[in-house]
Amino acid sequence: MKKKITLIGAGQIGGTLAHLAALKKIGDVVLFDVAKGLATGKALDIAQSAPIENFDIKISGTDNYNDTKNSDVIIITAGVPRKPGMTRDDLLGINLKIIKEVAEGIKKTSPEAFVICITNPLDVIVMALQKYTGFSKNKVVGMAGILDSSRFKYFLSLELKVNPYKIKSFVLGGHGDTMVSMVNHTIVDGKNLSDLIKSGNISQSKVEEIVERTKNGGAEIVKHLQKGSAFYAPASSGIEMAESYLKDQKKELPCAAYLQGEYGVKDLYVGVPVIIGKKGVEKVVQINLDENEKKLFQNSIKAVKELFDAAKKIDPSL
Ligand code: A3D
Repeated sequence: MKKKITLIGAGQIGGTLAHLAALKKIGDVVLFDVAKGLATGKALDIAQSAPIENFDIKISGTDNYNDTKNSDVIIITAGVPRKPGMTRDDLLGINLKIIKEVAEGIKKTSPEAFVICITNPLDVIVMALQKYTGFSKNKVVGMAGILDSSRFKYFLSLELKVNPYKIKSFVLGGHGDTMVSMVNHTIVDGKNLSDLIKSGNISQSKVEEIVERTKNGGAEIVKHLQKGSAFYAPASSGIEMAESYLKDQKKELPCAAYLQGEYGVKDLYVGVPVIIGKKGVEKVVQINLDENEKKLFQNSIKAVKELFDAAKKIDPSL
């Protein structure tokens, strides 16, 4: 039987997720949006490319949670994106309310689903979603680290003139200005980035510049677009997580996962490398951090905690 993938939110990322899911033939797709016409229109448009692209999947649009029943994977992008000058944190109040509504909708209809959250501010929204649904913590996960790492790798590839696919790296911590690019854990076509710095292939200051550009990767795109925020790379990142779950690929991916003591953090969603397979988040991968990385990671944890406290003030039921 084909897998069922529901996309809650049929906006920029939702539509791109649907397109990618169809092209990659990972399952039937239901696009859900409170703006029903948007979901139905995008679904029909993508479906009409089936004879050209050679995919044989069902794709439909709806505003009724009954149509999303028994989904295997749910990817949530429902919310409001950042406008120029707006921080991810400004979005908190608006998107918290939306996510509560989404949680009500999916908890009745797809209690067994693997749920990937993309709505910002990511770490806090995914934590709220888990609390609102009561779903098991290994089945609710946030997308951010894959995107942030991908941006870091892409910027490095431009500088080092290497195929971006040949760079391995990841970004830890919250999805925000405190994210930590793991320079010492970056491998460029088989070589450690730190060795490339020592041998002069790239300067320390250039790497620092790239780390900063990665932190501001989303804002840079918002500034160009003026209307809306990034959606192609965020959608690719969400699909990589869904595929790893559906195909039990057990890929190691940086995602916002619930920590229960790992990295010295308890009861908090934050970006760390995890293994995603058929059981959801199957393992949190612990890597050794040096003193500086530990400090930066702690700083990021503090920012996520503070924002979650702000969320609790808005909704004391959290
Ligand atoms: P957008 O194109 O506005 O799509 C959001 C959609 O959500 C719209 O079509 C709305 O109609 C819909 N929506 C609003 N309320 C509800 C509801 N209650 N139920 C169902 N649908 C609803 O935004 P987008 O696709 O560009 O971005 C979506 C979210 O992803 C935003 O919160 C962004 O900030 C976030 N985002 C996160 C990342 C990360 O790396 C974590 C990257 C890029 C964007």
